[in-house]
Amino acid sequence: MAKNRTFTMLKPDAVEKGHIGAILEKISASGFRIVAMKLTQMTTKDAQNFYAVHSERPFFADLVEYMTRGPIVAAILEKDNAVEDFRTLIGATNPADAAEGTIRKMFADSISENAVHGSDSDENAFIESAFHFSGREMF
Ligand code: IDP
Ligand code: MG
Repeated sequence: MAKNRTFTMLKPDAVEKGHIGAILEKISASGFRIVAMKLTQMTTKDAQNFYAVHSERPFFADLVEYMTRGPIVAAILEKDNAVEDFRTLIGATNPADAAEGTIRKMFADSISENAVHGSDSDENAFIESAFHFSGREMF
């Protein structure tokens, strides 16, 4: 599989709990190269746009509230098979269902506050990366 890129966010709960270092260590140890990274905070409009696909879901308002309540770490990661391998590394959406050793199993408490985002396709990785970064911020 060729080298490709995925997009991640360390979500507000992970930042609040002081897990930035531990999660980045796990990501690096798993073979991902950091292409871009920043500490930032999404506005309500940002979160509504980023998660527009979920706008009809009952948890949408809570999701927007959660994702905007504090800073996040946004990053672009590169590796062979990056999208799929990163989804494996983070584990299931609900940490209760996530495999041992996955980031969500280790650092998340609930299906709503699940520590980390990972793109679900190459196409979304590109869209989500462009949402947060300009070309000059990618290395
Ligand atoms: P994913 O993050 O594993 O791709 P999605 O289904 O795309 O999961 O959902 C996006 C985010 O919305 C989740 O990471 C989680 O924060 C939140 N979410 C998803 N399903 C639920 C739910 O049933 N209740 C509350 N929050 C949810
Ligand atoms: Mg998703």
